[in-house]
Amino acid sequence: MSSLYCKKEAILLIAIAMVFIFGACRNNNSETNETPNILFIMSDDHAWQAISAYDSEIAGLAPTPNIDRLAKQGMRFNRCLVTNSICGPSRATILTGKYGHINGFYSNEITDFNSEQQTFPKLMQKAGYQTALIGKWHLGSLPTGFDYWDILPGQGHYYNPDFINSSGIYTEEGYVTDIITDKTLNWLKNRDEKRPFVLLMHHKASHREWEPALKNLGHFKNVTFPYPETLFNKHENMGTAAREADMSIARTMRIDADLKMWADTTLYQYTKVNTYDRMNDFQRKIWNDYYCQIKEEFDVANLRDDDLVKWKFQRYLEDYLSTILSVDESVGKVLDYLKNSGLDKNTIVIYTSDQGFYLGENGWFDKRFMYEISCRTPLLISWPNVVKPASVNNDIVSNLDFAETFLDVAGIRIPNDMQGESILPLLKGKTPSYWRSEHYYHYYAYPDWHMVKRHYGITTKRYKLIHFYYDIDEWELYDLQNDPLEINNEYNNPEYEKIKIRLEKQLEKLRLKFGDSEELQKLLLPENPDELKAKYTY
Ligand code: SGN
Ligand code: CA
Repeated sequence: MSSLYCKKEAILLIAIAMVFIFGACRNNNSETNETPNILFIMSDDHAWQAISAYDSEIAGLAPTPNIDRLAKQGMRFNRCLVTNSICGPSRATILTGKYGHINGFYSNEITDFNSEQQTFPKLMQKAGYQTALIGKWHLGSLPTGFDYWDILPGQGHYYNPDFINSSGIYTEEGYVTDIITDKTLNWLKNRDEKRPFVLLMHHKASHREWEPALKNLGHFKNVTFPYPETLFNKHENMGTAAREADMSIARTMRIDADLKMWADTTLYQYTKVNTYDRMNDFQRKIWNDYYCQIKEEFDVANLRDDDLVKWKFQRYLEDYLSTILSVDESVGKVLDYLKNSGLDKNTIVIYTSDQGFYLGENGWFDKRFMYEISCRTPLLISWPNVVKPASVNNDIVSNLDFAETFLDVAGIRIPNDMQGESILPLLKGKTPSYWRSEHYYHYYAYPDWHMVKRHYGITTKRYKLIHFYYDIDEWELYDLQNDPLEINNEYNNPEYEKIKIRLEKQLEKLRLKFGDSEELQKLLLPENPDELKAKYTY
């Protein structure tokens, strides 16, 4: 064992011990007589601005009526933040109720999730719940704590996807969202009716490269989506991290692989392996008939500069939102099943995404930043007779709270080492006096896809202070009230001096509370940055 490894372990242990000492007393608010079932639906990269329950202009043109049913029957959370806006770390935080520097999974693909550790499914299984997981997992190691699991390997595929279950790997014919839905319904129909359940349905959609169900190709062909105010923002008043991020629609989005503009004679290699080769002849013909025609028109149009960006934006949204059509249909089918079987009365249904996603704001796609578009995720929760229909919550809640909430809802003691809070009181319409007014964030995946610099920071209701570190040392401060688009960094503005000092102090306290520190973040730096940079530069 290397000395670095020993040091890393020692610091992690100190961090964990500190969290334990600072850990607040847990509330156990469960008052319901019957043990409720939990259905947790999570999609991948589903932007809140693509859900019509969030009153968004984009989603107004691409409504999500079934997902909106949850907002009508239950509560819409307007400020659910993630601790780290990237897939695996978000999922690890949800499972453990802990930050990535504590549960060990702080970045995609660096390590496998340590499946030996405590998770909410394990605790619920122990307490007599049936636990099931279907769909995207993306944590390297195989799931533990589930009576039943059937997952996509890695990112998974949209068409004719592979799955892994306890017997091994196999392929299913069809479209991934439909298959995950059918598997979910099958599990519900065949479950042990005598025991309560917690069921996790994790969709792959709407992840890049945004490949719709073939029946939905062309659904938005005649729609022109509104251009975000910041589509052409050059990030002059932000910082180096924003200017150097490699996630722009103009420069980074691939016309061939992402927007499918390749004729079948000159297949783009990457997409060919992932998508084209997986389709059967019938599927491929539908695909070709649709995309080849668009490509012909695109070639004739010979677009340049801003016109090209606008065209890419429209193509991007058409495909992205078409993948959501299937997710919405899935939610509708599952909600119908709950209703028709009478299960709806005692089932709490949660809809969320692993993080937010850029739909052209700041000229970007992808996520990763602590800015509101990516660190804020949709959260809709229905629970008949407990949550008031059509209610709205504006408190800062977090994906750090999910595990604690599920345990609380089930009447299971919340372990002291979990770092979030149960949102059950909020669901009942009362925000307790101890509720957080600030949220801590830490992103580590640099160098990595999209080259977003490492950063950590604090968000309050009104302000946001961010420190970008590693190969830069820059601070950003945003006033969300005066600058909701977060495009004017006020860090060096003397008018914000007092606020800055206050936020810096609050941030230090939060780092202490959650067991994070400069020493720890140094230990989590990559050993091979140049290799990583080369791998992810394209
Ligand atoms: C893939 C995507 C990236 C994306 C990461 C992480 N590239 O690598 O654009 O940021 O996943 O996404 S792609 O060409 O393979 O689509 S995450 O949601 O899994 O964290
Ligand atoms: Ca994701």
